[in-house]
Amino acid sequence: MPSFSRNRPDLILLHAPSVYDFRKRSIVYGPVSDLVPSTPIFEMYPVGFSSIASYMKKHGYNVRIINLALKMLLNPKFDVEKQIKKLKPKMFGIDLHWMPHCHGSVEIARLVKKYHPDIPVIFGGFSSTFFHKELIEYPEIDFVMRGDTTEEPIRMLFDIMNNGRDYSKVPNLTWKENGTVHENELSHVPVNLDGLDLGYKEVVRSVWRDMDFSGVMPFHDWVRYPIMATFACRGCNCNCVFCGGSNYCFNNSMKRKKTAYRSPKALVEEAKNISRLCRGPIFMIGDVHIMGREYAEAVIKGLAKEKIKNKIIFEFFVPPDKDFFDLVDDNLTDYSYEMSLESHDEEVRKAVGKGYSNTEIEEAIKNALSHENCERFDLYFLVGLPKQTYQKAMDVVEYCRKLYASVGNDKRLLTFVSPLAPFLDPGSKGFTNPDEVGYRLFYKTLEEHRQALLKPSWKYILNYETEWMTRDEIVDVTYDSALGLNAVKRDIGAIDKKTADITEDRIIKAKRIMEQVDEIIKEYPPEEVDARLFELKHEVDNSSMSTVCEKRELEWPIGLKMFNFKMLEVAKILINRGS
Ligand code: B12
Ligand code: SF4
Repeated sequence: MPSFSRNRPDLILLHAPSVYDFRKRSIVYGPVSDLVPSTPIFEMYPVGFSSIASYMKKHGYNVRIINLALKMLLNPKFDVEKQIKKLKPKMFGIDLHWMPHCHGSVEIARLVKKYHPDIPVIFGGFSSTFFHKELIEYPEIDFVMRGDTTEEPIRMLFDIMNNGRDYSKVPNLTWKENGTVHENELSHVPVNLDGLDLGYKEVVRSVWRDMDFSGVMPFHDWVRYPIMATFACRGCNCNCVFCGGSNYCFNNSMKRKKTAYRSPKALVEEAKNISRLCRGPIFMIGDVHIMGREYAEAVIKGLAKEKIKNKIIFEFFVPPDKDFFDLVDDNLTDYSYEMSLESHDEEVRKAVGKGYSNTEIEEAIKNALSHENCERFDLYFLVGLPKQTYQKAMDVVEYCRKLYASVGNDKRLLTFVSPLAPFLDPGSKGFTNPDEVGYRLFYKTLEEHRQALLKPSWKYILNYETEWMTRDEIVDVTYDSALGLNAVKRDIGAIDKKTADITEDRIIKAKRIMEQVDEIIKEYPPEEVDARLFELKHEVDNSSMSTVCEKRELEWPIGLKMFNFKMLEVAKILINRGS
């Protein structure tokens, strides 16, 4: 029977920093997280944590989320071992969802087992699914839950733990018994997602229950900029060759044959729930327009009907036509768009797996910006793609200058460039069939990636290079194209001069620190490199934050009153006293 113990949670979900002991190391992580809210420690936990917590709660199980990565970042004295030692759930869950966590997640599992040898440890997430065979061999890991949708199998695992312990009955589970590994079929891949939600209400409730705000806070700085997410689908219809969330990868690794969409009703309901908790922007994960007019109309009209005041951010995988932009503008007043083109070069984009033309994109941008209410259109470009030479990667700068000119230098258009880093996603076509698409892999196994994360700079951490660019070139062109794009945005006034000058200065310093790291590696024997690098820790840490652009450039403008006042005050008190 489920336990309802207030003090003994059934499951504690721990989120590890990418590199466990980042506070004691000096590593130039590089601009790997410049375009996401996290720092290079990747302190954001998967939204699936909330979904698991909410689902389990509905079935009578208590789940607590503890963002160890964030606690370590917020408080340099935070003692991870002490925290782990005093926890006593029936099971610990650790995400190895994003591959950059492969070092930290396994180290946290080691600490858990050191203090709680009898409490089982379960891993889950996309990278865990891909590397489940290797993960289960670590003595610290008892279970790996595979798949993109694990709420129900986790519930089944808990029921079975309380009743007979026949683990062979739990779908998606990799487990071991007396040294023998068992791999149950990955058969729980639901197409109907109704009944699953992100359960933010449950997460907020847990703040009061556990008196721990930083434990559930999604990322550093979230209180100032409380962006929330809701998801339209699990899976993706597109096939970008570098992506571990592509149709190809879902098909092979997660056994998902068909993208599962939530009903528009569920999506709107979730946005409504978010708006009751806070007024931060809501990022709609998954392209709602790809599902066709009827679906998009139901979502957008639904949001309007509920009078949701939060800003809504829509992402596109393919450029929508004029009708879509009209539909949004007819119904919503506070919205923004974002789209990743990967490259401005059609040949490169085609090699990535995206077939649309520049004309289609340029049309879409014009249509979007023709509406005054459209607050922004963010456009992303990547470095490290098939068929992308150094020159092609640099040419994005002039492309963007022309693009700005074509929309009358409209400052609502914001362009960003970043590297495909630190890793080409495991399970992507580029990872499983590198030769076919022109990638060369340096690391393949989980353990190789874990060791790579401890290398002195992101150049050595990168798990790939391409037929068209070496790792050195990928690093150089990342900084050089970012410098160029920064100058374009300064020239046309998309960012103010002061911000642009600061960014320029930071990119130049980051380039210099990369050279210094290489000099140290050349000059000193390997056993001395870490100590030499540590002398530069301050500069090294600064060189990986807001390098290719100022992080706040990414933020959609927000109003002052994001939370209800009481909630904000309590949050501040809990954070200040280190909770
Ligand atoms: C939304 C999204 C984001 C959001 C994050 C929202 C969030 N907090 O989760 C943003 C934009 C911030 C983001 C950032 C990044 N992302 Co991202 N992201 C996605 C995307 C588009 C959808 C994922 C999603 O929402 N799923 C739905 C939610 C509800 O489920 P879920 O969180 O996956 O959790 C379920 C399962 O994964 C599993 N699970 C997860 N954790 C655990 C733990 C345990 C113990 C168990 C049992 C189960 C379990 O069960 C959950 C419930 O069913 C996917 C692509 C795709 N098509 O799926 C990429 C994807 C996951 N991201 C990816 C990457 C690489 C990143 C970055 C590392 C990129 C970068 N360098 O900055 C960062 C990391 C951010 C960080 N940690 O700080 C890769 C991961 C490949 C890999 N194997 O490493 C993907 C596959 C594709 C891609 N390239 O974008 N991302
Ligand atoms: S990068 Fe491409 S394949 Fe991956 S989630 Fe985005 S659109 Fe889908």
